[in-house]
Formats: sequence, structure tokens, C-alpha cells
Amino acid sequence: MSKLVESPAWHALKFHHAAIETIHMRQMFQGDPMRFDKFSLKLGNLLFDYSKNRINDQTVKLLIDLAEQARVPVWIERMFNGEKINSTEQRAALHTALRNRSDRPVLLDGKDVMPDVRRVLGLMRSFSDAVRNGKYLGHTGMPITDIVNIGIGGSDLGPLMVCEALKPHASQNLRAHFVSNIDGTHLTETLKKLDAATTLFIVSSKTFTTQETLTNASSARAWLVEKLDAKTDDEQAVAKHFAAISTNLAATSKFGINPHNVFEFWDWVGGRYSLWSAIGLPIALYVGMDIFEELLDGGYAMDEHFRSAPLDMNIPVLMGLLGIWYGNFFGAGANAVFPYDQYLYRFPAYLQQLEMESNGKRVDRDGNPVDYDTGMSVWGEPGTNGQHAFYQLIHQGTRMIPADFLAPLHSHNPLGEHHAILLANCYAQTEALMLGKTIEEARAELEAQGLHGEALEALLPHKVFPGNKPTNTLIFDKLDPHTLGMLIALYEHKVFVQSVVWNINPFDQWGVELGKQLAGNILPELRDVTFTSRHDASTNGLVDYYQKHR
Ligand code: G6Q
Repeated sequence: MSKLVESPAWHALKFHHAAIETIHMRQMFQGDPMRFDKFSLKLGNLLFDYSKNRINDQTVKLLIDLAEQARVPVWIERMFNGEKINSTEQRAALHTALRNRSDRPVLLDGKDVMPDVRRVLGLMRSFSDAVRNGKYLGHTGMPITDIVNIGIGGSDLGPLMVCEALKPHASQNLRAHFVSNIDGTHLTETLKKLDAATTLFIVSSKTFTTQETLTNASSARAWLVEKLDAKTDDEQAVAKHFAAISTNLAATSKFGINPHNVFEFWDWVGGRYSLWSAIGLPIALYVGMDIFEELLDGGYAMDEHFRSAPLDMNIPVLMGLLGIWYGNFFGAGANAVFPYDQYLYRFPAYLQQLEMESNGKRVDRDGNPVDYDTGMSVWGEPGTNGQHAFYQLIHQGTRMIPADFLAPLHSHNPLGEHHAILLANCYAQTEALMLGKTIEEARAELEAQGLHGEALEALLPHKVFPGNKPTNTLIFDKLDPHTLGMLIALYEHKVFVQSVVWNINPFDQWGVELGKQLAGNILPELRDVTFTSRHDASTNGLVDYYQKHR
């Protein structure tokens, strides 16, 4: 057995779990009128209510013991101080330096990275200002009206999610589009709406080797040159209509991108942690650099909290530990996220990558297979849509699915009673998930509806809700850039805390890298009819089927 599973803090939690498993949260709330005050925290305008969890004082104490045993505070400092904690790639994980709004230096191999960070932020400002105020002109002398980000994974999900979330701040004169999928449909459908003369493509790729992104970028380039009838001076057209964000400056120049339009970032920024870097350029273009910097401020505020708050008052630490409590002790395999804010509709997809790519690991930092579960699957949809679909399984299914509910007090779009109804639904769901409906309550309800005898008894079990389903609720004033920055950094740090306890590296992604190799093996076989397949029978059969029916 691993050290973690044999450790005193783990044992204590296992023992405690056996005792608390049978206690219903109804009882916990009845027995402690101060439960909300005790189990909620405020940071700026963010309220974190974790009282609807299957915990008591002792649980929190034991979970904090687990964090201390794993030396979470030491690891936090390691990360912020630029140690190469991404050990399989020999890299630091310094996304926090990108939003370091203090004048503290951040040293990497003895060199302060902050001057470079500030330099690139300055370049992003001048470029985004010029595009937004119409001074930056395309090949035919027209200002830019549409930007198209071409990138995938970490070079797509973050900027896309943030642009959608900050739409109320967007320029009326600039539309943002995102093309990620290699499926030609994605690019084709996007281009249909665009005028090449007023379109700027941003090729976002940390490595600038990603097949999907480079293929999409090449096709976009061909479209641009054709539409602008610029075959003879295609280099000039590309120079005006393409920008790039990458760590691989040699490759961006080979593609023909004007060096003035290339924005750099560094290998110490992981893809899924990169929206704070130049990868955020589409955000700066769409909402303006001032708003982008407010997002950074929000991330920084959460960083300061994470670094300085005691563990038992530390929101990312508590959220991470609660995930471990359910994943490792109650056997939960999924974590749902429900934003009751339409602007956050891509937040669950963004978190899916953040959590599942970071903590989807089967060996510990020393390469030993773990004998405990690690990352959970993450999914969700904006409220109230999810309520009319899959909430059923959470209410009455057999599995425990802890869920996070996020909601603003104020809407950007006050419209009659809409927002009050939205919030009422959010609160009502967490209440119902916690309370459930007892057999007595269900019986009384059915009787009140005039049902009796056999008919009532037949329906009764279907109308019972066990409740005792854990939820966190995050309430904020309004979805502004600062709050969004806090929320994103909160989840990043939650994921980090869990990785520390599980003793895994959250900053590599060998499973994702594998996908990049695999398609390369099969592509030549699809291109060439004479190629002999050398795979398993199923894959050979599928290749042959394509060859025969193409
Ligand atoms: C993120 C992952 C992955 C990556 C994409 C795109 O953490 O590593 O999602 O972002 O594969 O990679 P490039 O930015 O190098 O094109």
C-alpha cells in the first residue's frame, strides 16, 4: 500500500467517514443553527458556502490534517517561487507570474521573469488598442471587424470561455470567432460569415506544431489569399491578416507571420493555464486591455488569498479537500459544475480540461502506480437548462455527484423577474439536494393530491428523494472581469491542492500528447490505398472500410 493510504491522516479520515456516512445533512443543520456562518467564507465579493457538505468540525480538522501532512503550504510556495515542480518536463508552473500585479520579482533559474511578462503585456496593449480603434489596417486599407482565433485545447478553451463570459464588455465593432476542430466544417462555417479584407487570424499554439491548428491556419491562409486576390503579394496580405501567439518563434516566422504580430510566451506556462499570457490576446482584442488587466487583478487577488490564508479559511484548499473527501472516501467519480449565469456557459468545458487533464494521472510523482483514485470527471451546463435534463440522476440516481453552483446576485441583463427566478432555482436546487424528501413528506403530498390506497403505495417509492447530496455554492456580486479572474484562479488552485495530496504531477499531459502521435500513424494509410494496415483487426477493418467507400 502507498504511503498516502497508510498515512495517519488518511486512516483518521477513513475511520471518521464510517461514522459520518450515516448522518444526514438535515440532522446536521437541525443540530447547528450556526452551520452557515461556520462553513462559509467571504473573499472580496465572493461568497463560498460549503455548509451543504457532509462534514462537521471534525471532518474539516481531519481534512486540514491531510493537507498539512501533504505539506500543501510548502508546495504552494514551491509553485509561486518557480521551482520546477513539473518534474516530467523539467519545467516550472509559473502561471501566477503572469498575473503578479505586485512589484515582487519572480525568479526562474535566478532570473526575474517579470520584465518579460510586462513587456509582452505592453505589446498586447498597443496591438489590441490599434486594432480596436481602427488604426490597424488590413491589406486593402480597411479596419478589422472580425478576429478568428485558431488554436485548440489550452490555446482555445480559456480565451473562448473568457470572451463569452465578458461579452457585456465587448466592443461593438469587433466580433470574435474561435476555430479549433480539424473537422473542415468548423473553419468553413466560420469563414462563411467573414470578409477577408476585415478579418484578422490569430494562430495560437504554444508549440506551433499542433496538426489541427497548423492545418486550419494553412487553410485560412489559402482562403485569405484567394479572397483578397493577393496571390502575387500573398506575403504582404498574410503579414497584415495573421498574428501568432507561441513559444516557438522560429516556426511562426516560417509560417510567414510578421514578427511585429508575434506574441511570445514561455515553456513555464502550461497550455491549460495560459489564458493569462499572450494566449489571452483574443480577450484583449475583444474586450480591451484594461478589462484583460482587471481579469489579471482578479487572478492575483485569489493568488494572494491562496498563499496567505490559513488552510481552514482558504477557499481553494477547502474546495480541493472536499473533492478528495467525496472522491476518495465516498467513492464519487464525477464533479458537476452549474453556473447560473448564461455568460459562463463554457465554464464547465473549460474546467473539464483544467481538472481532467491536470489530475487524470495514474502514477505518483515517483512513477509508482497509485492505489487511490485521482481526478474526477467534470461536467455541467448552465442553470436552469441542466435542471430539465440530467439533474434527475443527481437527485435520485444511485451515484453521489457533488456539485458546485455558481451564481451572481445581479444580472448584466435585468429583465423583469428573470434573475429572481434564476436565483430561486439555484437556491432551491441546493436545498432540495441537501434535504431530499422523506417517505412521510412524499406520502403527505400524495394524500393532499387525493391519492390513497394501492395507487398511493405504488407511486410512493418513486416520489422519495434521499437528499444528503453535497453542494458548494459560490455567489458573487456580478460577473465582472475581476470576479471571473478570481473564479478561474480558484479552480486552478483547487486542482493543484488535490494534486499535492495525491502526490501527482498536475502540469504534464502525456495522454494528450499520445493523441498527437496516434493520428499521425494512421493518416498515411488513409491517404494511400496501397498501404498495408498493421493494426489490430478492428482498426485494420476500419481503415479498409474507408478505402473501399471513400
Ligand atoms: C494543455 C494541453 C493541450 C494543448 C493543446 C494545444 O494544457 O497541453 O490542450 O494546449 O494540445 O497545444 P499547442 O498550444 O502547442 O498548439
